[in-house]
Amino acid sequence: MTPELVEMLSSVVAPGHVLADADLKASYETDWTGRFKGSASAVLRPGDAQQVAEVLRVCNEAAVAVVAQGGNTGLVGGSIPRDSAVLLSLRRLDQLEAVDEISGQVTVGAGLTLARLQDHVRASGFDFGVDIAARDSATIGGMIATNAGGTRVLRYGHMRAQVVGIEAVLADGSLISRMSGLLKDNSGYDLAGLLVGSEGTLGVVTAARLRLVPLLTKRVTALLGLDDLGAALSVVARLRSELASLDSVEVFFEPGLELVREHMRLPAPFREPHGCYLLVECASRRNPLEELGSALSAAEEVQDSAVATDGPDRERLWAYREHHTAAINAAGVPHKLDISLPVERMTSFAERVEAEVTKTIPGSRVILFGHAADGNLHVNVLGPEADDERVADAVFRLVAEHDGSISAEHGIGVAKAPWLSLTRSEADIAAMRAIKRALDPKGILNPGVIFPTAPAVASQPGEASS
Ligand code: 2HG
Ligand code: ZN
Repeated sequence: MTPELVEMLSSVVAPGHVLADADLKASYETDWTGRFKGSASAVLRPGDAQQVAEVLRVCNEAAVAVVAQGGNTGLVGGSIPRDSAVLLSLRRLDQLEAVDEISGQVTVGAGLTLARLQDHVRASGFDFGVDIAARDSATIGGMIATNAGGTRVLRYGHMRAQVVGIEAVLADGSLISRMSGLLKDNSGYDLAGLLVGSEGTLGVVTAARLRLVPLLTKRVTALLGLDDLGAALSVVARLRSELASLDSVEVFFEPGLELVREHMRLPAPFREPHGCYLLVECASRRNPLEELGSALSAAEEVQDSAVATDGPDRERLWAYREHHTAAINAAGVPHKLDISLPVERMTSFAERVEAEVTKTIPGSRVILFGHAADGNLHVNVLGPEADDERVADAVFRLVAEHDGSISAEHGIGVAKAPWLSLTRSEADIAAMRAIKRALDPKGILNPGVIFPTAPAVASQPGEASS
């Protein structure tokens, strides 16, 4: 970047919010897992949407790449600056308006963390429909950009289902705003919907109007020990049909549980280990203990169970699931392959994935966990070098064989771009590229994300390009 450009950008966001020093930039240049590292020519911290618009106008004019970043909790390298792009940190855009109790909506800035949103709306008797373990750092803008899912998708849907309106800046600096909170508004293309899940490639989200859900104050959590994933999925089917209060059904296995116990120094949940564990939570205005108890007592597959109704006991059970990410990271730099499958094919995939990975890279450790009711497994692999693409190749080919998707809730980022054609047809990719070209003709927004620029290491000729 030229000194003139730095000066122009400094005059837009104020010199104190342009970070050029290597030490100050460092935390923005590496992702949370330590697997993705990049370099930014500068980190800009705009204070409002107008500044974001002016930064993009200037960068577009100069054809300088811009990577937007929220809480930097992404897991596919999608918000790490590459090739000296400008890093646009949205964290200062953390405004929070009063809850509109009649519509059950709230307007927030893109840089607000999920935890702050939750505290704010809960004080008004509402809740937010999406919850994720990274709530203290993940920002609403980043969650919109990746269409985050989390533990309550089965009840409330993912981020897309919560977004009523968006304010965003397009590549040329123009601002689009659909923030009036209209639930019904069929006037033309749904640009807000298009930006959800666009991973910073079509525009930069600066604020959002969000739908809220009732705050359900009575919660019951159960940890179940089962023989295998097949048994767990029969229990999921039963709970899904019997429990109107069902909020979450999370799954994990013994290898992940062992890592979590070691990392957090937790006792074993049951006397004997089990082949598979389900963490179930029900929430309602009336205590759901009885309905959960009666559904579980009829489920013969359940070998062991622990039930908690108060806050600390529930947290104790959730800890076995929520600390998977941190425990895996403490054991090494993981390959994170967030995938989804038709629920009825999860068992076949889970039975084969470890063998496929260890056949390709002997000695790898495969840890599976995820959101059982959504067919969403987080395949984490420890052992292979950070840049060994054979891991993703082996796993994604197995996913494609099972009619699944190579990204369930984390996005494509740079990590998965070479394999996009495994789950999207040529026509699909061509249509997506046409949208990208129309909204960002110079390709300044997050280049290298979503669309493959180079074939994957182990792919067949012509297969992973478009
Ligand atoms: C979760 O479900 C997150 O906890 C993170 O999506 C998954 O660490 C992962 O692989
Ligand atoms: Zn997840």
